[in-house]
Amino acid sequence: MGAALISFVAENIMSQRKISVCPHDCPSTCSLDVEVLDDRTIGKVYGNKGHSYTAGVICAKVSRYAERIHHPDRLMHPLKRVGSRGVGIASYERISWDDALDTIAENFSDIIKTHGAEAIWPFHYAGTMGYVQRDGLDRFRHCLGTSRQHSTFCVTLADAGWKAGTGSKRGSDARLINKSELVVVWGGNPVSTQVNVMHHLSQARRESNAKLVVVDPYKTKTADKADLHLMLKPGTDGALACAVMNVLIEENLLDLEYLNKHTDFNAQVAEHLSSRTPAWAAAITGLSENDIVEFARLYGSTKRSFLRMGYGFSRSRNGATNMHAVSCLPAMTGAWLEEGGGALYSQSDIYGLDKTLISGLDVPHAHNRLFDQSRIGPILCGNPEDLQGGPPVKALFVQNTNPAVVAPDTNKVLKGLAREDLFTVVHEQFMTDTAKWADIVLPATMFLEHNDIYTAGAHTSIQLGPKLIEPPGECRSNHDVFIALSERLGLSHPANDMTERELIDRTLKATSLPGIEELEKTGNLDCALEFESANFATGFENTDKRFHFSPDWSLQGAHAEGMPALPDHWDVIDKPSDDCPMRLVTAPARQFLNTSFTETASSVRMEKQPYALLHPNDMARYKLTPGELVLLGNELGEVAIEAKLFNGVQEGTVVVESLWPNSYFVNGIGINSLISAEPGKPNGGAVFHDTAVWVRSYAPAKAKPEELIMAEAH
Ligand SMILES: Nc1nc2c(c(=O)[nH]1)N[C@H]1C(S)=C(S)[C@@H](COP(=O)(O)OP(=O)(O)OC[C@H]3O[C@@H](n4cnc5c(=O)[nH]c(N)nc54)[C@H](O)[C@@H]3O)O[C@H]1N2
Ligand SMILES: Nc1nc2c(c(=O)[nH]1)N[C@H]1C(S)=C(S)[C@@H](COP(=O)(O)OP(=O)(O)OC[C@H]3O[C@@H](n4cnc5c(=O)[nH]c(N)nc54)[C@H](O)[C@@H]3O)O[C@H]1N2
Ligand code: SF4
Ligand SMILES: [Mo]
Repeated sequence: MGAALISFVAENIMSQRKISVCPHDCPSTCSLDVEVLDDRTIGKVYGNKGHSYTAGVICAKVSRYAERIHHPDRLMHPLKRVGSRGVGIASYERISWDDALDTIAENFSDIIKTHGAEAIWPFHYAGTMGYVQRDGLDRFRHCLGTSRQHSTFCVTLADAGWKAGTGSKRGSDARLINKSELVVVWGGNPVSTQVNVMHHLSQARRESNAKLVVVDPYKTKTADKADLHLMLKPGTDGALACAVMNVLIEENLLDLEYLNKHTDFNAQVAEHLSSRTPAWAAAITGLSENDIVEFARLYGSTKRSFLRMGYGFSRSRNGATNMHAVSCLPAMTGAWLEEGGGALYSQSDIYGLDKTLISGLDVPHAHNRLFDQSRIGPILCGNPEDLQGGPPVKALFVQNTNPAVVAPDTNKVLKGLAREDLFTVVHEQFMTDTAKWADIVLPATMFLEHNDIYTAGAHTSIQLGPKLIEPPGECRSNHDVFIALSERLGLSHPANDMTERELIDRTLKATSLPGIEELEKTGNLDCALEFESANFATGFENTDKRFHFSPDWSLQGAHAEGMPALPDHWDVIDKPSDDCPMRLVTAPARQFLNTSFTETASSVRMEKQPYALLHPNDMARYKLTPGELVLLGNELGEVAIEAKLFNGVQEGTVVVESLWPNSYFVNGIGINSLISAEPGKPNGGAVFHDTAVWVRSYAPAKAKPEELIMAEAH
């Protein structure tokens, strides 16, 4: 047999296809069909055709997963820093797992003796969305009594806004999009961030000639496909939503019966909205009155309208109020009662997985200090208010996240990570910008190398991601690391005596669901509610069962002061000023998943480099030429980046698709150095798209000519 034939046989006959699930922090949580070539190697990754939401469609970057999982730069062995800390300065040498774990345990024990356990901050986010590998860190926190974390990178503002009206984080089944006559994608970019929406939309287009409206400050790949793109100024969605409601009332396009039966809508709300005219909103949003009215008429006259709400428009100081204002729309028209109608932000609340074992919720623990993760910069820099009278953070244990790039206020984060007296451990798959500051780096498994279970935001199933191949080198799963570390620190918990599979089985059964063997047969368990419950026809999840136009914000967080009592434009954003006349949007790049995939060559090749997308008139105003390097800046930092001419954005808004590692910027620091760590209200939440900046030509300080230096010296 020739070599080509042998490899053909190996790939097509010997290989097997196994069902798994995408572990990344993406609402789609796609069911995957993975080509397993042998017990250490995968081939191509496909979308599972048998899963009713995935329907065989996944994004390109995950179809190329072999490139990430078999990457030559994967961390394979524990490493210890030798010499000084710092990116490009630190060097690392290989050590054994025993040495690494002993060093961590010794340092933690010393810190506890001197400063107390709250001086240790185990810091994580959603690099994997698997419950076992993501939330085990909570158990470790509870057992050791360390500082805890308020997770505010992503959903906090959106959750508050959505729940203010509906009472529960769930919504219409996205598989019914195919029955819709109008799909409104509001503040999301599914072509890049959750491709399956586009698949279900294309069915709706085929079956009922559905229209697509996109509300986004720039012409994304999704907006490109829209029948109507409302290209508003960032942070002004509340104004647009109110003006739409104004037209619905003025033109009698509302469903009074629905409003009376299912909502708290009353004369006061109507009176308030009567002043929120299209002209009023046009001045705030920068949209034309015509476009606002056209959209309102389309929405008001199409009952089968599906509102797919993204996170984008909640990442502002007024994000929760914007989310709430937009969520009022299907209550105005009664679209909730239609198949293919209503709204979806996320389905997270339908699962109710019992996390007692995984998160160690049964451990009797004092309510240790809770840190806002988005304020990691000020916290590490010792800001007294953030430290809440407790000890400074003396040790960080980082898993599943890359705060040196993703957190707000990068300059402060890096200043904190540079502290000589901070002991930092990073458990990672790659030498990320965060790992480059660590004292100890531990190599982590990827999702196909360990077992886990996953729930989804965009659909309704619990899925099993079984271990399909052996990990490379000495990579260990997060679960295994907790067990080994807990042993050394003398911590015991029943979950630490369980394998990943046992922990999954016990968690499912504690939730009154079939166990792992049942899940293994099908790969997924559909937890969808009946249509009537899903679309709140049987009541919203508020005590009065009604949708709330007048929300009680204090139920959503402790900082509700000053929030508007009714849907409105809440004018608290970082407004353009003489000093900082532009507004910055830092939307996700298509080929990356936050910072994941910034290490794979194909993704980087396709994204090429970071760009500042600028309107031609802004280019002219600041005397810039396309392709030249510009500086974006504000009081927090400066970023050097190539300017790109872009027509699909309002004047005064600049877009930088993210999240590139710091080294891809000409001055070595990334886009989040411009983002404030100020928490949104009422419950915190990072304000990634709420930033005023200045723009100017980048003129790096040129070396002075020698004669000038000589002249100055005399
Ligand atoms: N390819 C890719 N996919 C991803 C990610 C990624 O980085 N890359 N990240 C994953 C994660 S963690 C998440 S949370 C989701 C997020 O996915 P999305 O829900 O799509 O949310 P955002 O990332 O915030 O931004 C989406 C859009 O919101 C727009 N936007 C920004 N400000 C405003 C505003 O004020 N009003 C309106 N109407 N729109 C605004 C942006 O321009 C952008 O096009 O995607 C996930 N999927
Ligand atoms: N400017 C700007 N900033 C943003 C955003 C934005 O839109 N604009 N989006 C924000 C949002 S929505 C989010 S969710 C955050 C996300 O920020 P992060 O949660 O930090 O997301 P990633 O950058 O993907 O980093 C996850 C890391 O976890 C590692 N990892 C994955 N699986 C495992 C595992 O099993 N074990 C261990 N030990 N490590 C693992 C990966 O290698 C990767 O380096 O970023 C936020 N930052
Ligand atoms: S990143 Fe999102 S779209 Fe891509 S495979 Fe994973 S879940 Fe699906
Ligand atoms: Mo996110």
